[in-house]
Amino acid sequence: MTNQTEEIDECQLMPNMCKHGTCLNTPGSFECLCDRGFIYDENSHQCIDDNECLKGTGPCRGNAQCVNSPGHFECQCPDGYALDNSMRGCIGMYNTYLDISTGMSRSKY
Ligand SMILES: [Ca+2]
Repeated sequence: MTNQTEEIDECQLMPNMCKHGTCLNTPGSFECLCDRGFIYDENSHQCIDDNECLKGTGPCRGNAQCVNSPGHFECQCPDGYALDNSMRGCIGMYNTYLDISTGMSRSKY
């Protein structure tokens, strides 16, 4: 003899259950398969934004500043710099070089 509880589809019952994810009905429970860039939060039972900027040293390199956004993040560069091909680091828009005759650092466009 089995003691089975009536199966409820939580996903249908609570359509807002897995915002930013896909609700998956499982026997006696449910799961949230979170969209890319979101992580499951046990407390709220929601997929919440993954703050990539707070992970370790962050995804951006050098003087690039990490800006978190829902499902994404962005690396931003200070004035005079532009994102490199990886979109994670900054490269100077001017080539700085050392002028050997004067010993001064010079920039050219
Ligand atoms: Ca994010």
